[in-house]
Amino acid sequence: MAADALPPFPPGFLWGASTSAHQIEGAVDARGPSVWDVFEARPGVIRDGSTAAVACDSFHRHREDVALLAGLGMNAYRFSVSWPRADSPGGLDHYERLVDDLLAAGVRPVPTLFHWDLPASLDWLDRDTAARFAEYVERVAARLGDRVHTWITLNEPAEHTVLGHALGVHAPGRTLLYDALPVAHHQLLAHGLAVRALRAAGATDVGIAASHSPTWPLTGDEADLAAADHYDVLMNRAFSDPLLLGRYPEGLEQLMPGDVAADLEVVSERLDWYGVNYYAPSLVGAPTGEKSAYGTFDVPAGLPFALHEIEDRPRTAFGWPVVPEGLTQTLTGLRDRYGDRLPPVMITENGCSYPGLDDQERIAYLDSHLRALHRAIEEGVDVRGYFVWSLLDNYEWNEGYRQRFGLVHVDFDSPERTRTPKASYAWLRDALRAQR
Ligand code: IFM
Repeated sequence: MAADALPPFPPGFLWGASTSAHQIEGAVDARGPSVWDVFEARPGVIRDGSTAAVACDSFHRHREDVALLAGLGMNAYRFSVSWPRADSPGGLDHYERLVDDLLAAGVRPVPTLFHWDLPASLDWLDRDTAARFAEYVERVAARLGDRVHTWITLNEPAEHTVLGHALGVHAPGRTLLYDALPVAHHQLLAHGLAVRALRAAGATDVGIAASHSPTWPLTGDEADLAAADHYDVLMNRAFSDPLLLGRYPEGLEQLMPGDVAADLEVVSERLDWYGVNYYAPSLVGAPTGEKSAYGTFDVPAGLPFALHEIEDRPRTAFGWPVVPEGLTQTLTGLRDRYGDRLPPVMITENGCSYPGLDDQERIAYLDSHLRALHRAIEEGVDVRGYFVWSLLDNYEWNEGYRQRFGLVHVDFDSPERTRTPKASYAWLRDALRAQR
């Protein structure tokens, strides 16, 4: 157990936990299908053969989740709105109830409008999906905008592009490699249109949750440096440059569809804050001619880079290296690259998968990452909030229920989906108490 108190974070700092609709809600029968429902029905794609049909049953048990947040002393909750649910009769009632219960508990609702569960009838390869997203966002804002002030447009468009459309390990399961790039552009366009729709509805606190993994070259050799730079462009800058600078990194613009210059005006709509999801750095070298591993799955040979294990670091149950200074590096790197184009930052996800109720490793992880975050603040980065991934153990996409990211254990074998706070829950509650 980490013994020393955390250093004090700035006044007004948002302390929250994150979840997403598909990963916790269940109640699939009360909404239309998403691409994930279709994907999960394919044999062999989910490692434990499960589906998210019930998950944590938060659709019916959200009051328990709100009580858990209040018990932690958190002042914010990042959840997502399921687009297929919002499209279904009465679907937005659920989010209205959740928002009202959060507000009654003194917790700021921070909804994400797209966290990968695209309605099954839509496709991010179609440009029109961006316009459809904006219409959906308008409807959600019209319903909740009198009570919700902080909005997140998209979650991790990079992962959704790469895992879902380039490598095929997430829904919708396409293996397009570089031909997946239009998916990135259409999501970015959807983001910009959503920012405009939210502003038109009076929103004044709008951001995005973008994944950032500092890219470490394997060696100082030219070939490794070039491969690492290419990877950094694909996974990080292909998203943050258009969002924050209004342009794609060199060479990418020509690969994107449509009137890209006009679209970039929309993509780079001013943000009130920029959300960073941080888990670990990536160690990248020149291609080896063989497949390499990205987390628990393979990256094909033939790409212009290879991923390598970061050795000599503790690993989470997911096999991800624990590298807290990567968070400081990410934030100072963003500040150095984007200067005054970078709005205030929020950490919209950070966390780890470990089994068990006495999760001392998670405590050590959170303690070290919060200290790394504080170092970035000391180095002048304007950070306004931190959200742990995740409040609950939940459906970890193609891993099923095998990876447990929660501060709260969920018994997926019990009909009640019994929630039991872990040791990390008590640790964080006490750490947050000491911040007040
Ligand atoms: O569970 C996911 C989440 O949906 C998006 N960011 C990473 C988390 C852990 O893999």
